[in-house]
This record gives sequence, structure tokens and C-alpha cells, in this order.
Amino acid sequence: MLPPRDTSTRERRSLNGLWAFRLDPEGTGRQAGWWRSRLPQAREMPVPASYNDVVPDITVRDHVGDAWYQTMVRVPAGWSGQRIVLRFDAATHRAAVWVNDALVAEHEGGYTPFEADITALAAPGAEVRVTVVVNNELTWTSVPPGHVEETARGRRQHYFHDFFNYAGLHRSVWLCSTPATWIGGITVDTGLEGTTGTVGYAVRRGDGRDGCARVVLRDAEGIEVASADGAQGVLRVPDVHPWAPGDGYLYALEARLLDDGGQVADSYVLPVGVRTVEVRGTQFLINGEPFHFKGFGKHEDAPVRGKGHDDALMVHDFELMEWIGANSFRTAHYPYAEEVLEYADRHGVVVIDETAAVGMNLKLPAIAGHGPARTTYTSETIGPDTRRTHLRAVRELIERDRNHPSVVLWSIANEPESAVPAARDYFAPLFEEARRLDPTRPVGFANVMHDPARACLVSELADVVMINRYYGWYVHAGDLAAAETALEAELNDWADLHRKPVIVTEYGVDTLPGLHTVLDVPWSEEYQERFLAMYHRVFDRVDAVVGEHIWNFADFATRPETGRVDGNRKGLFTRDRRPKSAAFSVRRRWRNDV
Ligand code: BDP
Repeated sequence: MLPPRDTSTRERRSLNGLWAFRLDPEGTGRQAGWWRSRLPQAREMPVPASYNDVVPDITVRDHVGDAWYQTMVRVPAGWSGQRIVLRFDAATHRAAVWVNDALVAEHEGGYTPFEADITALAAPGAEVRVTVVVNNELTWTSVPPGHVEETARGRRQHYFHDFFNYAGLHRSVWLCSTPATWIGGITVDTGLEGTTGTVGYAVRRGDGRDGCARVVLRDAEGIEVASADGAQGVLRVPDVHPWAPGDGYLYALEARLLDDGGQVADSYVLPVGVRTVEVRGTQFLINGEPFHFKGFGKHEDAPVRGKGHDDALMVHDFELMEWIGANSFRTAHYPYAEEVLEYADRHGVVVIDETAAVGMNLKLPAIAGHGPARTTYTSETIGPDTRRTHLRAVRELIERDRNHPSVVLWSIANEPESAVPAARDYFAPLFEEARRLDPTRPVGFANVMHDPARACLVSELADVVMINRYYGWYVHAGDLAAAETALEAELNDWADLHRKPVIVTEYGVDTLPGLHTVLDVPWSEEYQERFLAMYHRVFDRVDAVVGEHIWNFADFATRPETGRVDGNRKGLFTRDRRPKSAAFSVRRRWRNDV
């Protein structure tokens, strides 16, 4: 599904702004047909945003179930003869959409887009009513999983991941026009042969018929450097300017779809970065050069708007990453807004792109003492139906993001239980599918501390070892000497046993800004600094370590828990993006500024 863009044949209109909104705690709206007229008893709600923190009311914040959004939109009069599409960049976690009285779309998966062809319902010049019901329930078959408990005080949502279950219309909503004969998809795969770049491309007609296409590749100055006729082929670019970390050089591929008479029916312009990715031994190579990941696991999270995408915050986060010397980040723990990947493409920032499969480890809540012991992989818990949803999540992620040069590695899950044979059975088809859909990128998952190198049965399936480690926090808290020994031993174990590149995808400690200590006291700013310095010393002693992603870029919201002080405080920046002391020492390391 191509992102909406204005081109010579297409237009888009943003539906962002204030929508009518209403929670549906009794779940009566679907029966009552709330889409059929003006939404009863509605308040105003911004789109995009999570609704949870906009209203200072615990019943809004902790709502479980349906929430309704509605707006009116006038279809541009100039769109007559065009195909008209309504597109949601995300609706968390599932949604149904009506245009006037007709159901036009249903989608599950809170972090990937969906669209509906509404040409038959949206007469140019007319006003239409768009109603969306968004549901935030996490179940045993959703990704991420969870379960809803009916209690005497109402319904309670339980889930196994460590970030708040924000919901709503988190990203932009668009009304788009395309010609009646339209481009349904474009894929590119790039390569380098000496100083020549190759761009393999395929242009797909939206109606599935075979189409004729012409493609033109232009450099950043707009000068044509290659062209070809045919719906698929390979373009060659002599003296190519590769896309590289820190150098987000992009070409523009214009694809023109020709109608049966040979006239241009549709045109779409796709940014293309020419680069290669390869895992060789214990090295991770970008354009044949060893790459060392420096950066963060992040979250889409901020006060008031929750997970709502916001360009100001996005640019600020990238500027702070640049300030600190980060070259990469992981989209923990779900696919981020497409604007984020487009920015990373333009600025040469490297991305590990993750599905929303987080919390597939039912041992962990029991270990932490806040949940009963359960078996992770059974037909009643994480079973075949969950895997079907998970497969769809892998497909939607790769379909959406495969053209981004910034994305160099797929992460198909975060911290699933991985030391039981059922885990291997569960994950093998997911790795297979990711590789079938995209043979050009390595595939991995973030391994949990409880399932180390000798126990984990899933890492063997991965191209890269990605591990989240908390020696000095959840284990050996306050004892950095013991933590250092344990960390180094484990990293060497991974390196010796797996002989693959190792990226430490999480390491960090909760830290309260303003808490200062002389000794190694957890939660203090000094402890965060010394903890990170210790990890960095160890990384420098183990050759196979090719990446360091601190957990987390910024403090973020979680469900209330005694181990959390107004959320997870492992950020190097506070939730409002002020640096903690450790940010300055990390900056010295990452900018080589010792
Ligand atoms: C890891 C999870 C991450 C948590 C982190 C923590 O991958 O989502 O936020 O631990 O406990 O287990 O801070």
C-alpha cells in the first residue's frame, strides 16, 4: 500500500483535526448503529492522538472496549472521474469504518495502515460522514497479546508488555484521489557493483491486471540518471551516490503506469536509497563496510498525546539523537509512523524495524510477581490463531516498509519466551515468511535475559543475535562489579556459540533526574552513568558486539506498578526530553569526543 502523496495524477486531503468522539463502555454503539447519524453525546477529540490522556478522567484513561470517532468531509469537486480512497495510517488496535451508512473497512493491528475504495459512496462536491469505531482490547489472538477480565468494577485489560496501552487514531487520516487506472504498489531492491548502483523495480497495477509502465530515476538535483520501459526490470546507475549511514542520499523513482492506449494513467514518485546490507561472520555490513549500531530502543510516547504522531516531537527526537551521536534506533515495540521512516531515509539514520509482537512470555509476569504462572505457547494462550495474526503483522510490516533504505533489519518479536521447543515451532514459519517476502534483509528478534545463549532455541533461526540485558538492574542491582563479570561472560558465550553479529538491543536503568549519590545507588543519575560506562567497557572487549542500543531514549508511560515511578524511567532523556547526566557522557563516547 503506497503512502498517500500528491503527484501529477493524485491528490490527498488531510482529515486531521478535531473529530466528534465518544466512548462506548457498554458496547451498545454497534447495535444502535451510531454511524447512521450524528454521534450522540460526543465531545471533541484531536486526530492524530491517543484519547487516553486528553481528558483528565480515569474512566477515559482506563477505558476498555469501543471508542467512536466521527467527522464530516467534503469531497473535492475537482475529483470527478477519479478513484477515491479513504486511508488510515493507523487505528489502535482494530477498527471498523463507515462512510455514511456503508461499512467500508475493517482492520486489526494498531500500527499499520489500511484503506478503502469509497468511489461509489463519495460523489465529488458532496459531503460525507466518516465514522470509525476503534477497539483497544488485547486478546490471546491479538498482537500484542493480552486478556480482558470481567470484574465487579467493570472490565479490566491485562497485558504483558511494559508500555501503556494507548489507543485511538494515532496517525493521520487521508482522503486521496487516484486515477481510475492506478498504481497499486511499487517495490525496489537495490545493489552495488563497484561504482554502479542497481535498482530492481516492480510496478503493480492496482486492479491486478498486467500493466505497462515507464520508470525514470532522477538524482537529488532532479537530473535523469536512468530509465526503462516495462512493469519490472533493473536500472543501472553509473557513479552512484549510495545511501549510507549519516548520508541519506535519495534518488527519486517516478513510475508512470500507461493505459491501454499508451497514455500516462497514473504517476507516483518513490524516494530510493541505493545501498546493500549483509551479514558476514560476526560483522554487519552496510555497503560492504562494517557498521556499529549506536542509539536507542525508543517508543512513540509523549505527554497528552500518548502515541499520537507529532511532527514537532519527531523532529526534536531526531535532533536529540543527532546531538548525542546516535546513528540508529529500533522501533520498539511496533511499527512507527511512516513519517519517521521517511525522515530516517532522508537523514541517513539506520532503523531496526519491529512488529508489535511484544509480551509473548507468560513466565515473566509470574517472575515479577504480578500474575499467575501460565504456559506461553498453548492453544488457549499464544497459539495457532495468535500466529496467524503475527504472520499478518510480519507481512504488513514488510509490505509497508520494504522500500525504506533506512530499514536494515527486521525484528519479528521482542522478548518472546524462546527456550522451549514450542517457541521454535511457533517462530520458524515467521522467519521463513519474512525471508520469502524480503530476501534482501537480515531477520532477528530481541532475546530476553532469561533465555541465554545455551538455552535459547530461536536465535539459531536469526541472522543476527539481538539481546536485551539488565545486569546491574534486574540482576545484581547496585553491584556493577558482579554485573560486569556476568555481562562479559554472557556476551562471549553468544559470540562463541552463534558466531553471528551481536547487537545489545536493550540495556539501561531507571533513573530519577535530580537524585544524586556518591555510591552505586540504583535510581540515581550517577548510577545510570556508571552502569552505561561499564556496559560500554565490556562491549569494547567483545569483537562480535556490533551494536549498542540503550533502553530507552526517553522516559515513557506504563501501566501503574510499584516498580515504576510515573512510568518507565530508563530514558536518557526525561519524558519531556531533558537530558539526564548520563546523556553527556554517552554523547562523548558516541561523538568520539573523549
Ligand atoms: C525489557 C522490555 C522492555 C521494558 C524493559 C524494562 O523489552 O519493553 O521496558 O525490559 O524493564 O524486558 O525497562
